[in-house]
Amino acid sequence: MIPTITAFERSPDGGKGLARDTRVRWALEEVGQPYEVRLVSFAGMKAPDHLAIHPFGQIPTYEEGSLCLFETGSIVLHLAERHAGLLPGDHDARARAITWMFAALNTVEPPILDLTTARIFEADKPWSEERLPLVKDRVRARLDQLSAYLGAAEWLDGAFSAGDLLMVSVLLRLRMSGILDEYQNLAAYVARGEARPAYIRAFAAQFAVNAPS
Ligand SMILES: N[C@@H](CCC(=O)N[C@@H](CS)C(=O)NCC(=O)O)C(=O)O
Repeated sequence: MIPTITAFERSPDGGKGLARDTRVRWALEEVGQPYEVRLVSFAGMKAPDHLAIHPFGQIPTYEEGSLCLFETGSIVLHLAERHAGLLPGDHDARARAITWMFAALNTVEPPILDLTTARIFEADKPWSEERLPLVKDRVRARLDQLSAYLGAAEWLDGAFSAGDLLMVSVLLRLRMSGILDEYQNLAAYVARGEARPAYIRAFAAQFAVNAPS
Protein backbone atom coordinates (compact mmCIF):
# COMPACT_ATOMS: atom_id res chain seq x y z
CA MET A 1 0.00 0.00 0.00
CA ILE A 2 1.40 3.40 -0.99
CA PRO A 3 1.32 5.77 2.00
CA THR A 4 0.27 9.40 1.69
CA ILE A 5 1.94 12.20 3.58
CA THR A 6 0.88 15.81 3.90
CA ALA A 7 3.08 18.82 3.21
CA PHE A 8 2.69 22.58 2.91
CA GLU A 9 1.01 23.71 -0.28
CA ARG A 10 3.65 26.44 -0.18
CA SER A 11 6.36 26.18 2.45
CA PRO A 12 7.26 29.49 4.14
CA ASP A 13 10.95 28.63 3.67
CA GLY A 14 10.61 28.76 -0.15
CA GLY A 15 12.08 25.30 -0.69
CA LYS A 16 15.01 25.25 1.74
CA GLY A 17 13.79 21.87 2.95
CA LEU A 18 13.23 22.97 6.54
CA ALA A 19 9.55 22.07 6.74
CA ARG A 20 9.19 18.76 8.49
CA ASP A 21 7.76 16.85 5.55
CA THR A 22 11.37 16.76 4.27
CA ARG A 23 12.33 14.54 7.23
CA VAL A 24 9.54 12.12 6.40
CA ARG A 25 10.35 12.20 2.68
CA TRP A 26 13.99 11.48 3.56
CA ALA A 27 13.05 8.47 5.70
CA LEU A 28 10.76 7.15 2.95
CA GLU A 29 13.57 7.54 0.42
CA GLU A 30 16.11 5.85 2.71
CA VAL A 31 13.93 2.74 3.00
CA GLY A 32 12.85 2.79 -0.66
CA GLN A 33 9.14 3.24 0.05
CA PRO A 34 7.24 5.10 -2.69
CA TYR A 35 4.76 7.63 -1.37
CA GLU A 36 2.16 10.16 -2.37
CA VAL A 37 1.84 13.71 -1.12
CA ARG A 38 -1.28 15.70 -0.36
CA LEU A 39 -0.52 19.41 -0.23
CA VAL A 40 -2.37 21.42 2.41
CA SER A 41 -2.87 25.17 2.74
CA PHE A 42 -2.59 26.96 6.09
CA ALA A 43 -6.37 27.26 6.19
CA GLY A 44 -6.75 23.61 5.21
CA MET A 45 -4.53 22.53 8.12
CA LYS A 46 -7.02 24.04 10.56
CA ALA A 47 -10.11 22.60 8.83
CA PRO A 48 -12.02 19.64 10.30
CA ASP A 49 -10.83 17.10 7.70
CA HIS A 50 -7.20 17.73 8.55
CA LEU A 51 -7.80 18.11 12.29
CA ALA A 52 -9.31 14.63 12.20
CA ILE A 53 -5.86 13.23 11.37
CA HIS A 54 -3.70 15.88 13.08
CA PRO A 55 -5.19 17.22 16.32
CA PHE A 56 -2.80 20.19 16.30
CA GLY A 57 -3.55 21.19 12.71
CA GLN A 58 -0.03 20.80 11.34
CA ILE A 59 1.98 18.92 8.75
CA PRO A 60 3.32 16.31 8.24
CA THR A 61 0.88 13.46 8.61
CA TYR A 62 1.19 9.90 7.37
CA GLU A 63 -1.67 7.72 6.16
CA GLU A 64 -1.30 4.07 5.31
CA GLY A 65 -4.61 2.28 4.95
CA SER A 66 -6.51 2.81 8.19
CA LEU A 67 -3.39 4.00 10.03
CA CYS A 68 -3.07 7.78 10.45
CA LEU A 69 -0.01 9.17 12.18
CA PHE A 70 1.18 12.65 13.06
CA GLU A 71 4.43 13.81 14.76
CA THR A 72 7.51 13.46 12.57
CA GLY A 73 9.40 11.42 15.15
CA SER A 74 6.61 8.87 15.35
CA ILE A 75 6.33 8.65 11.56
CA VAL A 76 10.07 8.15 11.12
CA LEU A 77 10.09 5.52 13.88
CA HIS A 78 7.16 3.72 12.24
CA LEU A 79 9.03 3.60 8.93
CA ALA A 80 12.28 2.55 10.60
CA GLU A 81 10.54 -0.30 12.42
CA ARG A 82 8.81 -1.65 9.32
CA HIS A 83 11.65 -1.40 6.85
CA ALA A 84 15.34 -2.24 6.93
CA GLY A 85 17.90 0.53 6.76
CA LEU A 86 17.16 3.04 9.50
CA LEU A 87 17.60 1.05 12.72
CA PRO A 88 20.21 -1.58 13.56
CA GLY A 89 19.15 -5.20 14.14
CA ASP A 90 21.01 -5.53 17.43
CA HIS A 91 18.63 -4.67 20.31
CA ASP A 92 21.00 -2.45 22.25
CA ALA A 93 22.20 -0.59 19.16
CA ARG A 94 18.56 -0.13 18.14
CA ALA A 95 17.67 1.31 21.54
CA ARG A 96 20.63 3.71 21.29
CA ALA A 97 19.56 4.86 17.80
CA ILE A 98 16.03 5.52 19.11
CA THR A 99 17.60 7.44 22.00
CA TRP A 100 19.29 9.69 19.44
CA MET A 101 15.95 10.25 17.71
CA PHE A 102 14.53 11.54 20.98
CA ALA A 103 17.68 13.53 21.72
CA ALA A 104 17.42 15.27 18.36
CA LEU A 105 13.77 16.23 18.86
CA ASN A 106 13.63 16.76 22.62
CA THR A 107 17.06 18.07 23.58
CA VAL A 108 18.74 19.63 20.55
CA GLU A 109 15.79 20.99 18.56
CA PRO A 110 14.05 23.09 21.29
CA PRO A 111 16.78 25.74 21.64
CA ILE A 112 17.12 25.81 17.83
CA LEU A 113 13.38 26.44 17.46
CA ASP A 114 13.67 29.13 20.09
CA LEU A 115 16.36 30.80 17.99
CA THR A 116 14.11 30.71 14.91
CA THR A 117 11.32 32.28 16.94
CA ALA A 118 13.68 34.96 18.27
CA ARG A 119 15.17 35.78 14.85
CA ILE A 120 11.97 35.77 12.85
CA PHE A 121 8.88 36.25 14.97
CA GLU A 122 10.27 38.41 17.77
CA ALA A 123 12.69 40.52 15.73
CA ASP A 124 10.46 43.59 16.02
CA LYS A 125 10.09 43.42 19.82
CA PRO A 126 11.89 46.08 21.86
CA TRP A 127 13.67 43.40 23.94
CA SER A 128 14.66 41.24 20.97
CA GLU A 129 18.24 42.50 20.60
CA GLU A 130 18.94 41.97 24.30
CA ARG A 131 17.48 38.46 24.33
CA LEU A 132 19.07 37.09 21.13
CA PRO A 133 22.58 36.49 22.55
CA LEU A 134 21.08 34.44 25.40
CA VAL A 135 19.12 32.31 22.97
CA LYS A 136 22.21 31.79 20.80
CA ASP A 137 24.24 30.76 23.83
CA ARG A 138 21.67 28.13 24.73
CA VAL A 139 22.03 26.69 21.22
CA ARG A 140 25.83 26.77 21.54
CA ALA A 141 25.67 25.00 24.89
CA ARG A 142 23.92 22.03 23.22
CA LEU A 143 26.18 22.09 20.17
CA ASP A 144 29.30 22.14 22.36
CA GLN A 145 28.09 18.91 23.94
CA LEU A 146 26.97 17.29 20.68
CA SER A 147 30.20 18.25 18.96
CA ALA A 148 32.27 16.80 21.81
CA TYR A 149 30.27 13.57 21.64
CA LEU A 150 30.50 13.18 17.87
CA GLY A 151 34.22 13.94 17.75
CA ALA A 152 35.65 12.60 14.51
CA ALA A 153 32.98 9.92 14.07
CA GLU A 154 30.99 9.74 10.87
CA TRP A 155 27.61 9.13 12.54
CA LEU A 156 26.34 9.25 16.13
CA ASP A 157 26.46 5.53 16.88
CA GLY A 158 28.11 3.39 14.24
CA ALA A 159 26.15 3.15 11.01
CA PHE A 160 23.77 5.88 9.79
CA SER A 161 20.40 5.55 11.53
CA ALA A 162 17.08 7.30 12.05
CA GLY A 163 18.84 9.09 14.92
CA ASP A 164 21.23 10.71 12.44
CA LEU A 165 18.39 11.45 10.02
CA LEU A 166 16.58 13.47 12.67
CA MET A 167 19.71 15.05 14.14
CA VAL A 168 20.93 16.26 10.73
CA SER A 169 17.43 17.56 9.95
CA VAL A 170 17.35 19.50 13.21
CA LEU A 171 20.85 20.95 12.72
CA LEU A 172 20.00 22.04 9.18
CA ARG A 173 17.67 24.62 10.70
CA LEU A 174 20.74 26.40 12.05
CA ARG A 175 22.50 26.96 8.77
CA MET A 176 21.07 30.44 8.15
CA SER A 177 22.24 31.63 11.57
CA GLY A 178 25.91 30.80 10.84
CA ILE A 179 26.21 28.98 14.18
CA LEU A 180 26.60 25.56 12.57
CA ASP A 181 29.81 26.70 10.90
CA GLU A 182 31.34 27.39 14.31
CA TYR A 183 31.50 23.60 14.70
CA GLN A 184 33.59 22.01 11.99
CA ASN A 185 32.69 18.42 12.82
CA LEU A 186 28.96 19.18 13.04
CA ALA A 187 29.01 21.10 9.76
CA ALA A 188 30.75 18.11 8.13
CA TYR A 189 28.23 15.73 9.75
CA VAL A 190 25.33 17.71 8.29
CA ALA A 191 27.04 17.81 4.88
CA ARG A 192 27.40 14.00 4.99
CA GLY A 193 23.67 13.72 5.64
CA GLU A 194 22.84 16.10 2.81
CA ALA A 195 25.07 14.13 0.44
CA ARG A 196 23.09 10.92 0.91
CA PRO A 197 21.20 10.05 -2.29
CA ALA A 198 17.97 9.61 -0.29
CA TYR A 199 18.28 13.13 1.14
CA ILE A 200 19.01 14.56 -2.30
CA ARG A 201 15.84 12.94 -3.67
CA ALA A 202 13.77 14.14 -0.69
CA PHE A 203 15.11 17.68 -0.99
CA ALA A 204 14.42 17.76 -4.74
CA ALA A 205 10.85 16.54 -4.23
CA GLN A 206 10.00 19.27 -1.74
CA PHE A 207 11.89 21.87 -3.81
CA ALA A 208 9.75 21.02 -6.83
CA VAL A 209 6.72 22.10 -4.79
CA ASN A 210 8.17 25.08 -2.94
CA ALA A 211 10.78 26.73 -5.13
CA PRO A 212 10.10 30.43 -5.66
CA SER A 213 8.48 30.91 -9.06
N1 LIG B 1 6.16 18.26 16.62
C1 LIG B 1 5.58 18.32 15.31
C2 LIG B 1 5.71 19.73 14.79
C3 LIG B 1 4.98 19.91 13.50
C4 LIG B 1 5.11 21.33 12.97
O1 LIG B 1 5.51 22.27 13.69
N2 LIG B 1 4.79 21.50 11.69
C5 LIG B 1 4.87 22.80 11.07
C6 LIG B 1 5.58 22.68 9.73
S1 LIG B 1 7.25 22.17 9.89
C7 LIG B 1 3.47 23.32 10.80
O2 LIG B 1 2.61 22.59 10.39
N3 LIG B 1 3.28 24.63 11.01
C8 LIG B 1 2.04 25.29 10.74
C9 LIG B 1 1.23 25.51 11.97
O3 LIG B 1 1.64 25.08 13.08
O4 LIG B 1 0.17 26.12 11.83
C10 LIG B 1 6.27 17.31 14.39
O5 LIG B 1 7.44 17.01 14.63
O6 LIG B 1 5.66 16.81 13.44
